[in-house]
Amino acid sequence: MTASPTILKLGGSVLTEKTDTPTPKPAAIGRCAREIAASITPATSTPPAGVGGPLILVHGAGSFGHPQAKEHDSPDGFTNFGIIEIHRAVTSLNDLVIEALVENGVPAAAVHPFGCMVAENGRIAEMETAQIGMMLARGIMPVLHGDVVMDRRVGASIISGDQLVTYLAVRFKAARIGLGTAVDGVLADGAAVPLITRANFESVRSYVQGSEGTDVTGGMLGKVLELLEVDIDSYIFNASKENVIAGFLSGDEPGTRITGIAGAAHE
Ligand code: IP8
Repeated sequence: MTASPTILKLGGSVLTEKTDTPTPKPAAIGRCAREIAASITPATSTPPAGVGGPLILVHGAGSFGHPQAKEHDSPDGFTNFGIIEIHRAVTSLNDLVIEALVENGVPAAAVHPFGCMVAENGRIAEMETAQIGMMLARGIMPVLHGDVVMDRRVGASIISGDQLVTYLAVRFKAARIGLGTAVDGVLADGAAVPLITRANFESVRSYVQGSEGTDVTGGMLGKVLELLEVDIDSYIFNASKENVIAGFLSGDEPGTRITGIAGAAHE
């Protein structure tokens, strides 16, 4: 049985420019890949739980999905060509991420949700994940992403990388979750709130912004609500700053820590 994985999500705002057409940030993609590559190099000493073990990488869509999803959204749902355009946009970002990882010596491969998931009203209903377990067991890093997927109720819907992260975290009993964003965490008066639990969520809720601009999947509020659903140690941190990803992967507790139901007891 493979050790509990860490799940790391790189937000679209870290990897892409906030433009109406797909625009990558090649330097940031390369830096993230280097930090990940350096962190998964086998350690000589026995690492603490969740450090140095297998990693499932998920990334957001940024300008490779959100503007396209907004453009094709209509009361009748997405058209077939709308679905294809959204999916092709985000898979082209996925190609760039995988290319950077492979160039840095990481055996990474795509797992596109469109091909292995069914949603129901915008929530994940079914997902084939056996291949992910087998990849982890052999040391191949699965790289997933927010995507458009077929939906039993509404034809097709957008599944955010954040929803995918918590789904996979429960399925694989993840040791830790990290959501790398372009800000220092959940900010209150400019500083990261250190801890959010179910017990204090209402008191910090006013600081937690919902989606804005072309983000179709809920912004910071969406992330916090997803993470509060799972009882797994989770962190929202700034992955645009050098070495924060590397720090998280080596056991640091950057940004805002979020714990779900039982986490309230640790306050
Ligand atoms: O950037 C959104 O995923 P996210 C996926 O993780 C699409 O919210 C295709 C817009």
